[in-house]
Parts: sequence; C-alpha cells; structure tokens
Amino acid sequence: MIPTITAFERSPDRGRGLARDMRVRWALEEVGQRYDVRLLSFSEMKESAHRKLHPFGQIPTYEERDLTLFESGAIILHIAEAHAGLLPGDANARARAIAWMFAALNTVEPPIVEFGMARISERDKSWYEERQAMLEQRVHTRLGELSSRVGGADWLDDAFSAGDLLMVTVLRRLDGSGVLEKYANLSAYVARGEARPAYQRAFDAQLAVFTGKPPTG
Ligand code: GTB
Repeated sequence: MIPTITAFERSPDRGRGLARDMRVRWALEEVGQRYDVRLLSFSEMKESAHRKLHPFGQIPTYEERDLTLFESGAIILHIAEAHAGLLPGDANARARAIAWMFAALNTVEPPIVEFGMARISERDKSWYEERQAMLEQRVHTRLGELSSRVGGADWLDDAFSAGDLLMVTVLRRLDGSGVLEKYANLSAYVARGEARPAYQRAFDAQLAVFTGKPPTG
C-alpha cells in the first residue's frame, strides 16, 4: 500500500523546500517508496478531520494501512526502520545515527527556528535588533560546534543516514540568512545532501505543488 503524506497546498516558502514535508518526501525517495500527497489549506489543517491525524493541526502527517503518524522525526524513523538505506545495520552505528536524528531536531533545529521566526514576525519590535543578535549568536554556537565535529567528513557518522537527512533539512532553514555561508564545511555538507538524486526528486515534487507544473525528472 502506498503511504499518504500531507503538505501545504500553498507553502509560504514558495517552493524552496523548507516546510517539513520535504524531509519526509526525501526519506521516501531515498528508500524508493512511492507515496501520495494530500494537500491542505491552512483552514483544513485546523479542522477536526485533520486534527484526528495531527493533534496540533499541522503538516506533515503519514498514513499507511492502519498506521497514522505525525511529527516529521517519528515519520522518518518509521520509514528508516521499515526500509533499508537510512539506518546502518550495525547496532551501534544505528544507535549513533538515531542520536544524530535527535540532535538535528532537539539541539540544532530549535535555535535556527527561533532565529528564523524572529526575522519573519518580530521585525517591527523595538527590541528586534538586540534580540536578533542574541538569537544569531545562539545559532553560531551550535553551528560552530557542529562544524568542528563534521570537520572534513562527508557525513555525520560514516555513511549517509537519516541523521544526515534531518540535519541537512534543518540547516537549510538558514537559507537566505547568510549565516550558513560562514561555515564552509557545513555549506559543502548541505550541498552534498542536496546533490543526492533522492533529494532532487523530492525537491522537484514539492516545487511542482507551488508552480502547478508536473516535475520534469
Ligand atoms: N515538530 C513538528 C514536525 O517536525 O513535524 C512541526 C510541524 C510543523 O511545524 N509544521 C508546520 C505547520 O504545519 C509546517 S513546517 N505549520 C502550520 C501551523 O502550525 O499552523 C514549518 C515551516 C513552515 C513554513 C516554512 N517556510 O515558509 O519557509 C518553513 C517551515
């Protein structure tokens, strides 16, 4: 059975692949699993039919047979456990890859999201500049630490894993801020993720929702 995910009918990112359905699409492409997408308006996301799937009225969700999931991290862990390709076979390497999934979502994503949200919604506040400098510094702290760990490696822990998939999508949230560019190895790391054929297919599919034209690939 083909799983169904949900995504924005009109993503505010205008097809830049920054909404969290992108990471689920990418994971499904990496493991070669076809999927259907149900597009939702902002009002449909808050209706009771969707809240039965997602208690917070958000995207993405994932439906497969009698299983319904929300939270992009949980969805990707499920996909990675159900298929080969996103988690190593060795038990210790697998545990480390899962640790990187949590690190991406719990340690790196929060300061990046806070920084990005402030840029969108707090620009008119008298304290904007002062707070933004503090939020940017928090992002730099995390990126500096991550950059030191990644060093010259291709991926976070040996082979590409679901940890890399999540970390790349999290770092992409800095798109347009000029912050990631200060870390050459992290910029190269994100570019390596974006160059993967599965990433490209996922990106084209979400872009097609915005342009209204079918993916070319
Ligand atoms: N922790 C949850 C998860 O990982 O699945 C968070 C889910 C979430 O934040 N979903 C967002 C949503 O549904 C879309 S991805 N928001 C609507 C709402 O809460 O009412 C966040 C997002 C939105 C837009 C951009 N953008 O335009 O660049 C980027 C990311």
